[in-house]
Amino acid sequence: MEPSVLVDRRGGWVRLVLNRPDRLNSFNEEMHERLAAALDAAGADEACRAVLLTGAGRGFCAGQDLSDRVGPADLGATIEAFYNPLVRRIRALKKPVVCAVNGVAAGAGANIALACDIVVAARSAKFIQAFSKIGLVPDSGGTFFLPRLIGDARARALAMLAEPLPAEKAEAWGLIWKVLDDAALATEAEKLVAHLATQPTVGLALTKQAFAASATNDLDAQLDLERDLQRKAGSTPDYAEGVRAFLDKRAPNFTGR
Ligand code: T3D
Repeated sequence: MEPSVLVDRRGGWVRLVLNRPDRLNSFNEEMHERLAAALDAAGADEACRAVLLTGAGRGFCAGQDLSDRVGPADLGATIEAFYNPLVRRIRALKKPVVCAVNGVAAGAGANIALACDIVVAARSAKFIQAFSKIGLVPDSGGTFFLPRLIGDARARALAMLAEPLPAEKAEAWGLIWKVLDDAALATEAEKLVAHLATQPTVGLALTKQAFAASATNDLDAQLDLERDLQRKAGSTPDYAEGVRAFLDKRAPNFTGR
């Protein structure tokens, strides 16, 4: 049997594919464990400077595998053990994470996509806050990401109505970065990640850190943080290389340090 997460190491980056296509790549514990291990490995691997997350088959991810939920379960415990750590892992990873939403992204599947740094989606994809249909609350950061990305009115309606949001509308609303033609999604997403893998990795990690803090900081605190992060970024070899390359009128050769 194929593993539930495929890990494909490329030059400077890694592609992670959710791989339970017969269940629209919905999560069971095993898939959670494999994805967590793959993200940790990507984080620990100095040669890996960007991550691509996508799904196998016609869907990206349909959230929790509901066939594992026929009896009573403590959902708070599984959120604590699996979904929250996954969102935290993606946000804390010191490299950019691109999500290529290749088809439907529902429930936690939609919100895990939104936790990634850059989200591109196939034109045929759709995002569904499916939770309310089964009496649940949006999780995996949904109630955090949605109002910040698209505003409270749209966030509440999506959460309460569970209406599918087509990828083109998601782009128009600012929920995601870009829609791509279905046939071009994989290639374009891979180009994007390959490009990010050649960029100043430490600077990008510090940029992630700044955006993470801006959700709760006031302006003064954020200005102080930017000062501190810029101090760190300014001491990296990649910054020195970027300035040298600019002055030499040549393309920079960033090493990720
Ligand atoms: O439980 C906890 O630990 C708390 C955490 C919760 C996090 C959550 O994500 S809760 C939300 C769970 N997800 C859903 O409620 C979505 C359920 N799926 C759907 O509503 C629909 O499948 C979709 C709208 C996503 C796609 O619809 P459609 O018509 O394109 O496909 P389909 O025919 O419904 O699904 C295709 C197959 O995938 C089908 O199996 P079959 O009939 O071919 O054998 C279907 O049962 C299976 N599938 C889809 N989603 C799930 C699933 N099987 C298990 N769990 C799923 N979530």
